[in-house]
Amino acid sequence: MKRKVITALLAATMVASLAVGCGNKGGDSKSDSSKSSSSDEITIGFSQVGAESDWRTANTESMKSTFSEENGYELIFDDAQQKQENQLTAIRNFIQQEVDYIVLAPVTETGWDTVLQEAKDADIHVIIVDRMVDVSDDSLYTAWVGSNFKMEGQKACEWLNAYAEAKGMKEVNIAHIQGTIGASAQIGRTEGLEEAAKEYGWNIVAQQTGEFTQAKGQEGMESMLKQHDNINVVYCENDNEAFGAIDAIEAAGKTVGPDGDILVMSFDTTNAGLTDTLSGKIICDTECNPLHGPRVEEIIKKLEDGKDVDKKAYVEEEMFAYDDTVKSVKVDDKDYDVTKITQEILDKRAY
Ligand code: GYE
Repeated sequence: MKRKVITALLAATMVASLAVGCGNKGGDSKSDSSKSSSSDEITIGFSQVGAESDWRTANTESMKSTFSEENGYELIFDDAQQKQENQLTAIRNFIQQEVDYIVLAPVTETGWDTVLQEAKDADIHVIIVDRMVDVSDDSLYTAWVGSNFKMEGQKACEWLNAYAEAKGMKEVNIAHIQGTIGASAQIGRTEGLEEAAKEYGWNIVAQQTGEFTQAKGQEGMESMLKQHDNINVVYCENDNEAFGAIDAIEAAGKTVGPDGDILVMSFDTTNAGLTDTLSGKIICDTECNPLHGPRVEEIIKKLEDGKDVDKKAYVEEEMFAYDDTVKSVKVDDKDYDVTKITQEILDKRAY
């Protein structure tokens, strides 16, 4: 479904460049589809960060199942393998292919101005999903939907403060495994922790990126344990890093859990993350919801109907803990419930 009127000359140039574009799908990035849509389909180019975590897999699945052919879409999916340069190439290919919408899950916040200006010049709506972009001109994208990452960090830290008080922990010595540096999810969750550490007098003994992966989470934890013997809390910025950290802690002969040496905190609340919360290996897991497909579709439907859309929309999220020591937390004068995880809740978590 093309809405643009193109001159014959421009069309000829497009055909020529399309041939080039299809042959070269963005360096070492992976594209699932080339363009062959029937005329009433809505064509969407989705530039996904990668496949670094269970959260990401669920997010990709949500987008693919929403933007299916049955639902009237052609989805051109590109996996950027956590590299911004691959995302830039993917977006340029989408522009050449004259997609109706570009959906971008940006790996980091900065570096998007030029390519988004190119999309704007080509008259293509850009919808940002999950992490945010930091651009000088907000008109470079139409809408954003995702999580309040700073709030997630603040909620997790309020939980830790209340838990540490309830358990009479004299010192809080934190190993901090960060996400991909410069990604909104890292920036927000790190800010939440650093501000709380100042306020509550916690000691962040070491800080290292785990790039949101299990392998790097494990590596980071291994090296932190070698350098510091007083760690009693690990603040992982996603579940996969937590799985790696738990493996490293156990391999070093230490224990995790409410009665163990180290408390592991995490974000995402994937099925595997909540499984570890049920056993106490993860003591508290703060939700980050990946099911953005229907949310992006709602934005697109409104745009198709010529309606206004919200520039920014935050998703509501919950918190889960191993036990009910802390029943709720307060951030900015608002109370948030903490749910004690049960098998029943876990059974309902599909991803
Ligand atoms: O927490 C992590 C993923 O940007 C919210 O990215 C997302 C984060 C999520 O790799 O698991």
